Amino acid sequence: MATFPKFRHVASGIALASVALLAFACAKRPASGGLVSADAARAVYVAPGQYDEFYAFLSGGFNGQIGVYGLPSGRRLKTIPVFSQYPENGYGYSEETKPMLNTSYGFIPWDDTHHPALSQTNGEDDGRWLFINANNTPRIARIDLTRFETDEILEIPNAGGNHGSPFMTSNSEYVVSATRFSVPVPNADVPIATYKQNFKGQISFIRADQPGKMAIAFQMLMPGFDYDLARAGKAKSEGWFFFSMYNTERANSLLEVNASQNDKDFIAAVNWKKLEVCAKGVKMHRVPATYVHNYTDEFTRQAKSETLTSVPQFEAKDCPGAVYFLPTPKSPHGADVDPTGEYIAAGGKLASVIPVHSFTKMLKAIDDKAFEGEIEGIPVLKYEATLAGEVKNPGLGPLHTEFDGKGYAYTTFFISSEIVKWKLGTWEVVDRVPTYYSPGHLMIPGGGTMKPSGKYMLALNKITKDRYLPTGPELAQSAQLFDISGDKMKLLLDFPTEGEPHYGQAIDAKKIRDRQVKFYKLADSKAANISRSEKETGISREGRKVHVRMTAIRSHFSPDNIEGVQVGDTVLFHVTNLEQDWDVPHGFAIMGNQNGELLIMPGETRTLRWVPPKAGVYPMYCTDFCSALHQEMQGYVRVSAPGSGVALSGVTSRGPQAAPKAEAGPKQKQ
Ligand code: RUQ
Ligand code: CUA
Repeated sequence: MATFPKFRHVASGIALASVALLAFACAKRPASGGLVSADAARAVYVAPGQYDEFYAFLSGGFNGQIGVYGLPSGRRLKTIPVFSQYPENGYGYSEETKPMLNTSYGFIPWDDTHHPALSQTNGEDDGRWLFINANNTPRIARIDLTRFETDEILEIPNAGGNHGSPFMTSNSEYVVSATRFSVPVPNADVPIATYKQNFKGQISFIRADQPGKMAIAFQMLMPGFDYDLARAGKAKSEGWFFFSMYNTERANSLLEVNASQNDKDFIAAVNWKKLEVCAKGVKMHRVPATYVHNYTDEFTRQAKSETLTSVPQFEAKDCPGAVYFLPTPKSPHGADVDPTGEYIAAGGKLASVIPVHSFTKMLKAIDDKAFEGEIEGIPVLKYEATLAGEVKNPGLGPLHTEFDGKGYAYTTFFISSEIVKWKLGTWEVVDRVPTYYSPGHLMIPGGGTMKPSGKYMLALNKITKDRYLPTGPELAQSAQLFDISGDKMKLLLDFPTEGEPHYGQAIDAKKIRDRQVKFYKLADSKAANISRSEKETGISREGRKVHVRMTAIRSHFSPDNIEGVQVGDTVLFHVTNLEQDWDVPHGFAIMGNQNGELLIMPGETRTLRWVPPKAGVYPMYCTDFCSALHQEMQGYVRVSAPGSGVALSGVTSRGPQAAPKAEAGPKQKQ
């Protein structure tokens, strides 16, 4: 059979992979206790009433959110819901926030986040916004860091697995999106076996400098490889972007083996300033594509979705001189640029060295035409011509590198479970520490920018095993904090994270903490269904829809007795929190509600949709302990049979209540 030799080949590949795994499983680790320095406790202790020095934003991975932690304490401060519904505050459940999760595939309540990226000014994190990718259904979100809320989500068409995203340019001009899975462009019903003819890679540059205006500036079609990670050039290499890729074999099955054949894959060096020029030229086309842009207006607090129908696109080969391939061993994962912009370090998952490319040598190689070939019109440079050096025998399974701004780089090794510190320029390993276990990314605050803060490093580990009290089959993922201020890396702290902390960003807390919105001003609100006072509340019917405009203030709802709702109605509770003070949200929930609840910030109006299934009286209450009389913050909605004569009413009775009038319930009727 024709497939027979291939099968043997497959089997030996699997055997090799298992050896690597075994090596990992058998690695003996010294007891962790001895590795923690004596002053570690003091170094991470943030006394009661004190603030942490850094905000850390860690991706939640498969929970689709972002976890906010303080460093050095590791205390979790908040979850920012992004691509998944979040019952804690009603994100994705309230009518105002549901549109944020609209896509061209419909409403999607979940995704997988990987790479947070802070906005930058002059190559330094500025603390205005945070971006993050949705890996599964390709999207990029913007979070406003005065409110820690997701304001905007843009879907990326012609992508499959938005993994190489949303890395940031030095002045927040663009975030990028590089497709992990090549797909037919435009997507179409074709045999998977036609991968090599029909599947395309794709890199998009997305305008990121204005809230509400994220847009695909241009989309470039690339050979059908798997695009993995990216970093912007900076300083010397400002105007360039570097993208790693694997599967240059263009396999479409059992990639574990079939995409590990080539000795070298590539990093693509992309001159985005040149792309901007090409994007204005004749080779750029607006091609049909359906994708969704969601945006929350600051004053109405209502998210809106618009469907876009075309995208500006061109082929990489149609912008000559803008894209080059740098051969890089072996299925590179991270492609990380040092703070000077000179060095591009690659994490070849199966490589025995860390190869580092030189930007200067790359420019010279381009000038000298030191090409070893070309792929779909993209020149391939010679490996030796761009190579600055190789870190030899650094460890097993290099993935990601960050920099301390003092001339050193730090690389994670997944298989040998360690972080290795090495010197830029001499390529010598100067220190190594074990991690528990199998780190993916690591993160130094500002470690991917021109201005790293070389004080702490956080290892973001994939496997936790024995680090915490066991919790059944599913264990928390884990982050480990190291002091990198001296020659030797020192382990300070383990802390569990929510979801999988693929990558993180951290920033000096001073850049964010004093700019926080504390409440929404009622006077400024343009919410459609606001009640600015109890006098403005009301209840109205519009066919089968009942609108209840109500208010919440310590410690009552107004109205709190609602009658005249019928089975078959859809009730929309538009609840305005009248408080004008920090940290006084009210909650709202009603028995049997098929949605979540609401958590309404001071001055905000939020809407809960409810379809009562049967007649009866339904209690409603505030879900957030807001005052001494929080338990009294409750009310009732009476639901009657369809066509009942009960008049629509909503009241709040002040003072001692009047005796019940004529109309009585079923019991009394008998
Ligand atoms: S990845 S473990 Cu999703 Cu950033 Cu490298
Ligand atoms: Cu309002 Cu509890």
